[in-house]
Amino acid sequence: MRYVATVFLCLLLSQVAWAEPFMSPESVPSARGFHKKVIADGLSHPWGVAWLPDGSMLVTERPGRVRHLNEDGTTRTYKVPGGPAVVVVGQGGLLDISLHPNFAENGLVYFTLATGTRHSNRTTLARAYFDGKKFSKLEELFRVSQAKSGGQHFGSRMIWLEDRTLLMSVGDGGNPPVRIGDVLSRTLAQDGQSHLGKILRLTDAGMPVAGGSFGGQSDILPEIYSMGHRNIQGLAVDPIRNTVWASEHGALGGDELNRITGGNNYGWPKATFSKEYLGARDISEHTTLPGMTDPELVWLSGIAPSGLLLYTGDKFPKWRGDLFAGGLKDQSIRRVVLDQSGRVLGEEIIRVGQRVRDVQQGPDGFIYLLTDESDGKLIRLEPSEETDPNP
Ligand SMILES: [Ca+2]
Repeated sequence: MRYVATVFLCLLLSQVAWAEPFMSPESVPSARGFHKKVIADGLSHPWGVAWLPDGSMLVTERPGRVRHLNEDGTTRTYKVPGGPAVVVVGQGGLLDISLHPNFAENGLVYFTLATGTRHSNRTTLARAYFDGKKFSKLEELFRVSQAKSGGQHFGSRMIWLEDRTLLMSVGDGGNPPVRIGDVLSRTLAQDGQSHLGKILRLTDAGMPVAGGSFGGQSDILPEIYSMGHRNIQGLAVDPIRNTVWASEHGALGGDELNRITGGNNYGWPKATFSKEYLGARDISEHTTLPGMTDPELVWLSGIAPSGLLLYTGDKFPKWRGDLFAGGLKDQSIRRVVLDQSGRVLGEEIIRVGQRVRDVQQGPDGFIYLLTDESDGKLIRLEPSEETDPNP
């Protein structure tokens, strides 16, 4: 009986240990077997990249332009006419870009952007037609219902689910003392009537999906997919494990990698490892709470995570099924090694030496990254025999 009880206790403890997030160590080994090739430079704070059917690329620049990079090295610059005007303030501006899953037939390109003014602005979803030579008819599809002030925490990555609905991340609106009405903006991440601090699920026309994601809870808006987020700037579809991953900025440290399931609450700001910028005080006394979903990985000292990729290509066979998280502060990409179930096994670092804004897989199976600089670059990772590319 005692043996049975001991086995049961061990099983119980192993279950508890399983639920603990992987804590990223201070020192992470270097990834090997690749080199970096600069494909384009002179990009002004590039934010997102999308590939057209002909292999050329559309890159958003935060100041409000779209660059078209052709395979022959020529580039074209577009302003997208019509629709809501971009407000360029702090982290805000023209942000992510994504082609409609049916782009080959309908020519629709989706954008997230900040609109309004420096003192009153909102994360907004819009789309335009692109005929290969010009954009036309930018139309607003959705905007966050509450305006906020200042230039912090707009989100806003986009990914498409298999059913052709769109997930879009929206930040919590800003650090204290940013307030909306009589509350700190950050607390609205726990308010089911606010779009701030959420992942939203929308139709391709920007409407809520019938039924919502929270089982019809009447106090949670139907367009909310998950809640309790601070500022997600990395979203990735995982076709291997049929799930979604998100990388999320903490304040001072406590950045997170989360496995996203519709209808879940991810805790911010009630449960977090993060600390206040001022005085490095704990933001919450809790790092975990009942009813809230813990992160899979915590970068305790912070990398400022931006674009996120789940690699499925054939150029780096050993990297298939792993996550690649860009870091702004860390000036790197973290390879997050996952097992078949999606549990985090460990990490490696790809040093870039510039703030990394986005990480994507091209249709050619190479890994591409954008650097967040006034002279921003599009860089391609290619396989290499080199033993140590990060001397
Ligand atoms: Ca969390």
